[in-house]
Amino acid sequence: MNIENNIAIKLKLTEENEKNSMCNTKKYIMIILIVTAIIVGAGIACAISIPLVKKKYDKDENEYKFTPEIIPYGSNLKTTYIFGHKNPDTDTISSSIVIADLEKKLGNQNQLIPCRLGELNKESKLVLETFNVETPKLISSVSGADSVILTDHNGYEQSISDLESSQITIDKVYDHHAISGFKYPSPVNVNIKPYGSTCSVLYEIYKIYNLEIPKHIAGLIASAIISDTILLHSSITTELDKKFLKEASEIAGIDYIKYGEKMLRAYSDVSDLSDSELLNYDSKEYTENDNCGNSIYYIISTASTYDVDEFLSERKNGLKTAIQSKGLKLFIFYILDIVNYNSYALIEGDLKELAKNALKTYECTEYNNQNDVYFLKQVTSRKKDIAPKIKEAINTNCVIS
Ligand SMILES: [Mn+2]
Repeated sequence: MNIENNIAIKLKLTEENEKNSMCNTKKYIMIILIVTAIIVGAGIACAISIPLVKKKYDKDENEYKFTPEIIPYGSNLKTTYIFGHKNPDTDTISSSIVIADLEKKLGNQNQLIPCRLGELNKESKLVLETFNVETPKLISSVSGADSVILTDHNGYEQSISDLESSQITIDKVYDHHAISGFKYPSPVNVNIKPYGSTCSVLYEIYKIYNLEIPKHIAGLIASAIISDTILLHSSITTELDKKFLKEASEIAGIDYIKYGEKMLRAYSDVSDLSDSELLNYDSKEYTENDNCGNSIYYIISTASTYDVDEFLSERKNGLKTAIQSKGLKLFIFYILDIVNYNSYALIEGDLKELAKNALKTYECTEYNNQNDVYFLKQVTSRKKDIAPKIKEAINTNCVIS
């Protein structure tokens, strides 16, 4: 009985154990299934949510890259002349054409006419031929226009002669020079940035508004940057100019180093100009008050060469005579050596000593024992290196006693 009972109990226990073990197996399977379901579920959820997160991020990024709205303005019954400074250079010529394209894309509905205030130099001719662009209209007055857009200058001395007297509306100013001498009668849309060329300022606006840049426009922009920064060698060159020149050259399909050297050669070829023409070649006029309130008018003029000694031996005496015949209180002509990037100046007038002192920071020593030629070490920019020193010297001295 006991034995039987024992067996019976053992059997029962074994059965129960088997039952339990089967239950456990089922439990394990269930657990595994649940865990698997959770993992798969989580995986699917992640797979769905990642693109959503990414999309949201992209959306945020788009919101960050805010593109300003373009609202049409003006009317096709109105005419706007777009022009740069007197004695036009490549930046002045190119930017007047580029602005006509840019302004149209910015919603300006006026008749936009690129203009110029003087003859093209050889470099600018090469640029317009290379990109097959029409030469801007030659004007000597604002009559015929309802408004103007100024580029590459912002002072009356360097602008069209009747700008002030005509009281014509100035719609906009695009420039990269120091603000000088404008008394705007009403608020003006002014875009001035301290970049190497006006066309760098314009290129940035195309990028900000996400506007299409046609090939010839990119070519004009690249040319202006090359010209004004002397192929990125001038002291006015910024990192943005370098970036913009590379990008614009790619759009235009040019090798900017090869093309740039061709441009510099064209610019430096002044053999066909008379001495007085050479003084006007790349010349800027200034008027500054001295410390006693006297108004001083002076000119800083330049050209460039691959051979300084040859240039000086051929042109110095003629240039000196031409400068002296102008009879100004100050006239500076400097020739830029585009091999070593130094300048050599002829300085004439009553303010000669004042100017020489102002330029001492660039050594300003007599070159090769020539007592009328002054070496200016690493001077490459009238705007950045020379003009501010002369302005300061006149402003802080009583130059007429
Ligand atoms: Mn310029």
